[in-house]
Amino acid sequence: MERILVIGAAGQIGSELVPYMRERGYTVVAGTSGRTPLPPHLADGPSETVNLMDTEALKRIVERHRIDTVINLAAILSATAEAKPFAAWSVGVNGVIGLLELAREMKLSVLTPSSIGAFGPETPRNPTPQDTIQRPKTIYGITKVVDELLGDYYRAKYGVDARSLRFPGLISYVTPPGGGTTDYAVEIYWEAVRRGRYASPLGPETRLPMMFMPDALRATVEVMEADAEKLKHFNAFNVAAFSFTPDEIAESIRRKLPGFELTYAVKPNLQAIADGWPQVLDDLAAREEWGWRPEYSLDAMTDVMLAEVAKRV
Ligand code: AKB
Repeated sequence: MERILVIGAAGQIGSELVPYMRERGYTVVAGTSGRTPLPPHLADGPSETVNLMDTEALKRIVERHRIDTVINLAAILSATAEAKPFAAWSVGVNGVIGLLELAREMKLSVLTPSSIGAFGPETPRNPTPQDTIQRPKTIYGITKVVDELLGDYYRAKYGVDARSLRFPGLISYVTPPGGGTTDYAVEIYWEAVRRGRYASPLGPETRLPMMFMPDALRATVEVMEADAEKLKHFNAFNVAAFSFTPDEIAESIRRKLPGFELTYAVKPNLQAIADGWPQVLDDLAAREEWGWRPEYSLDAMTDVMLAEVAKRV
């Protein structure tokens, strides 16, 4: 696995995954939608405009660059998807099955991340086991469950190497997320540095699993490189780092910015989504099958986030 196409390279994960993998010696083609220009820091390697729905064009890109692995980060996140279920299904399911068909034909490995959104209110929330009930009530979650099942199906039936991770909310300072339920955990750092205060759209009791981006990047590469012989699960692994409530992240920020003020302006649409999601993920399977270990604690992440955000405001 050395020649990688990252679809969604300009997004929150992609904009950091592409340089992370290039630094580690992979040839990475940065695939962007064409709606947003290629971020300048991705211009030191090959790039393509990619439409996930156009499998013929995708096939030509795969051939041109002799791609062996596709990491598909195209997705409409949970909150936005609720307003456009058909678009969420098109990208999240039709796009993914098209890619799996191409993978079957061209012997590609495929990684399409799943999410804590693949669980629902009937799932045990603390901890949420690896193998458990998955009846999500959001269209985003529904597409993620379908993707997990499709990955297993193409693996069992056609031998496609499809793997995935169930990401918690991801926190980073390079590219903002957009339209997710966990976005507040990024915004809070920017507002803390800019204004010293933040109004949380999720209530004080809302505990969600989260992860700092460097751990998510490492997890992506580690699961992609894991020895298939040692894996029992493929689609998709729970991966955890830490969980917190808005009060707890505020406390972490106050260690560096003592005057930071947290208030609440709860958004019922976001709260309803968060209330059906896990509070704490059990990631034993990832730990046992491919040696997953997070590096960053909440406080360690906060220290980096505040320092990096301060350089950028
Ligand atoms: C979202 O909030 O929609 C995403 C996710 C947890 O998948 N960050």
